[in-house]
Amino acid sequence: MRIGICPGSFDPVTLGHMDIISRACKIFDKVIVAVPVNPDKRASFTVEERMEMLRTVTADMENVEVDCVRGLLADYASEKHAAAIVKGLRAISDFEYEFQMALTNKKLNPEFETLFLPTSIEHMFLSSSMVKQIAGFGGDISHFVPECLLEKINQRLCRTAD
Ligand code: COD
Repeated sequence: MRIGICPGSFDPVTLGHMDIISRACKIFDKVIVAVPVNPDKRASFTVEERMEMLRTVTADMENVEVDCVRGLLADYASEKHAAAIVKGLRAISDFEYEFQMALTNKKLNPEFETLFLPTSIEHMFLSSSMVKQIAGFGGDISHFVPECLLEKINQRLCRTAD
């Protein structure tokens, strides 16, 4: 069985993430969507909340599993016998960071492969931080996040919600 891992903060999950996950599902027999437990990084949603949201939006994707990662991604990938991790690339700026990460991970675990998928053109400028900014000012994020999560995300992020 060929296993692919889609790691990400998913804080919150966007349609850009969903696009990468669903395309990875066509390449691998099983896709693990993995959320890192990183106590140093301040997030708007807890790891459990992000995993719950990911489970909701991938419920009809039969070969997707949602998990969390403690420690290095390279170690997690070998523990799961993954063929590759899958990363989405939006722009040159993503490439520089991701390329560095891919080479470092390869050094840590020579079996580790990183597969880059280019973003779909409609999601080119979409990021979780952009969603947070727009929602924070009460803007419309319905074009950027899965519809079933719209209310939950707005409730948490919209500073004018109450
Ligand atoms: N279109 C396409 N791809 C997208 C889009 C979009 N609109 N938005 C996001 N993505 C991709 C990102 O490029 C990324 O590949 C993935 O989706 C997740 O994105 P985010 O923003 O949720 O997550 P990040 O960028 O904060 O990454 C979190 C990771 C855990 C993936 C990252 O920190 C990582 O790889 N950590 C490894 C830790 C480690 O082991 N370090 C040691 C070796 S370097």
